[in-house]
Amino acid sequence: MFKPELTRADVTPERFWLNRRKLIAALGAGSLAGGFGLRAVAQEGLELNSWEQITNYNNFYEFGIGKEDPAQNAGDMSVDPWRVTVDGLVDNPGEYALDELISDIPTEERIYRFRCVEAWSMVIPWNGFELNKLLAKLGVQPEAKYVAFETALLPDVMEGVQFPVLDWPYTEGLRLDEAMHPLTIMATGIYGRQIPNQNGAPMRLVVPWKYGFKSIKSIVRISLVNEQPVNTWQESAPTEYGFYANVNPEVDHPRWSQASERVIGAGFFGGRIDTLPFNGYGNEVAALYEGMDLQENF
Ligand SMILES: Nc1nc2c(c(=O)[nH]1)N[C@H]1C(S)=C(S)[C@@H](COP(=O)(O)O)O[C@H]1N2
Ligand SMILES: [Mo]
Repeated sequence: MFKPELTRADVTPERFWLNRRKLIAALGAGSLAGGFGLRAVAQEGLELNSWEQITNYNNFYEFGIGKEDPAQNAGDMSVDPWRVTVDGLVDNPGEYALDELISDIPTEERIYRFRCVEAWSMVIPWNGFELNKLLAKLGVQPEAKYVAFETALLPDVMEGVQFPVLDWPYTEGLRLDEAMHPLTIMATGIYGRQIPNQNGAPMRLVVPWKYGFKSIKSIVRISLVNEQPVNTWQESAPTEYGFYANVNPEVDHPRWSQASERVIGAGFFGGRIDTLPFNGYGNEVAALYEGMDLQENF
């Protein structure tokens, strides 16, 4: 059985986790704000970010480019019912109700480091399922080499899409072996609660060894294709953002270093740590890129 590298034991002593759980259940997540008494220091020096941090410091440009815009503006997006179109090289294409698509796939908890290309990071306890389970259900055909994803484009509720900051709808893609990797999940929850709109409700991708922009939110289309899809950030600035976007401290962004990262919420004791190759998941994923020039394929 594959085991993700971080477990809750690595990041937060169980008793703190249980306390959090109880608190969340009893008081609602808002009350965890600034609860530094509960923020246990981890074995690795990592700690879970709070619900408050994870849901108020976001990138979701459809709802504005400020970090607090998504939390403020995404509330009007209606995520139930939600439809997802599946097309391309699959045995079971169609337009599905999300429930129909995923309700029989059990969810599990995955605590992952999350590293934005802007050089900030968090540790997030996701709930979700391995993307490979969904792909198995859809029946990937042998000619398929990549998976492409598309975010909803809802101009009525997405204030940001009237501005040409990016070419909407937001799109992303993975090579099929990356998509099938057991670390790659579809997230539907955080801290055991339904994923909030600002984090990509009702279902978003999470690829923990890649920069955050690969983790596309509020997915409405999944396409199996045989050519490398163009992702939105690569299209907007190809010299700054690549298709692979593997976290790599040795390949700087043209305008800033990727050697270290600012840990959100760790202000008190400094809060900058070294960035790890593949965001710390090298043991699990480096083999996917054997023989590839990772400077060129950034
Ligand atoms: N549709 C869509 N997905 C998106 C983005 C976006 O602007 N639109 N931003 C990306 C970036 S740059 C990051 S860092 C993560 C942020 O996820 P979070 O807000 O849940 O931390 O979402 C990614 N997915
Ligand atoms: Mo990002």
